[in-house]
Amino acid sequence: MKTPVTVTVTGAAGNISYSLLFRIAAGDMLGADQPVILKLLEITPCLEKLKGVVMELDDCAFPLVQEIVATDDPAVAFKDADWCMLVGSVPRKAGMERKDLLGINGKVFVGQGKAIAENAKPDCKVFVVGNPCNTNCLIALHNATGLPKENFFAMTLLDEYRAKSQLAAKAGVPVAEVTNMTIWGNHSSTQYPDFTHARIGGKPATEVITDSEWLKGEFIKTVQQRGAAIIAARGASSAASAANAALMTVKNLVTPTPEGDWFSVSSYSDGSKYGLPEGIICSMPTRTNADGSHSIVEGLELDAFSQEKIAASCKELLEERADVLGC
Ligand code: NAX
Repeated sequence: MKTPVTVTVTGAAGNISYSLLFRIAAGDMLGADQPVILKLLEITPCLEKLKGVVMELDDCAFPLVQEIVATDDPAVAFKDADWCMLVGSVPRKAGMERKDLLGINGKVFVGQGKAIAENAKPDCKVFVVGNPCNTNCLIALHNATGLPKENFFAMTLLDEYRAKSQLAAKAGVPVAEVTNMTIWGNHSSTQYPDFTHARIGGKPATEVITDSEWLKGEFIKTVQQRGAAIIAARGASSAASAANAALMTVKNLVTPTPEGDWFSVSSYSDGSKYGLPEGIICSMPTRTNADGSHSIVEGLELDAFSQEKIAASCKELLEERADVLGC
């Protein structure tokens, strides 16, 4: 039997976790033969609710689950973690922009970054879902002294899936035919879903969908505003789709990427790729290599339209970073 992998999930009694935990436990994330130890972190007032989630996990009798730890102590939750999935934070409410959330959630990620550095495995991976996820990830990275910068990620795969689904619907094809979709920048309303490199059935998306006004206008706006549209329709932010994207991001990060394709995840920009600013957590086209390392896809030509959109989203990330430094 394989050595168990320890997965820590914060916000474990929340809505996203209620979908996520059961799929991790079932083996959908790390594989059907990979035992897991689940360490679940919540704030003290939610421990009772978390107890109920653990009871349900127990009642599934998942064969892969070796142990479940439920706690309100970050030092206990991050102990020996291989994967730190930082889901917990205060979700965006109707009318609230991510910037409003920075002040509320920023300090949580200072404490969690420190607790990860002190307790998790030195080669652990940190993956942030809680919003504003790119900047929360940057805060955690700066406070997790000693951990490699390249082990920090934030979620933009849900945005990629939203973009793929819009393109598939417009082209009238199954979504699996859409590949090479990149989200650039921030997980926010400034993100740039890059249709210029997307492919549909192996052909450039721009050859299959010739309505360039739609691609440059409604398509981008729909993807950028999808989170808000779901809040408006459901009265709550995306949960099952967010859990799916979180699970699939980790799966993408541990599985060699199919030849010719890539996926979107936000990671540390060292300033050497595509003229993106140094020192932000930025969404870029990413591949997982056969040895488990990750590379940013290089050599994509960015036209003037794309460059302008990417610059706008990076500007927002720099502003968020400045806001955090201001706090
Ligand atoms: P919920 O409010 O249902 O759950 C969040 C949970 O986190 C709560 O149970 C809360 O008690 C817990 N929590 C708060 N502070 C904590 C702390 N310091 N330590 C541990 N747990 C803590 O929100 P949910 O719908 O699950 O969303 C979680 C986060 O994901 C939100 O920030 C949300 O905005 C974000 N999202 C990110 C997405 C992305 O693509 N990156 C998309 C979906 C979602 O909006």
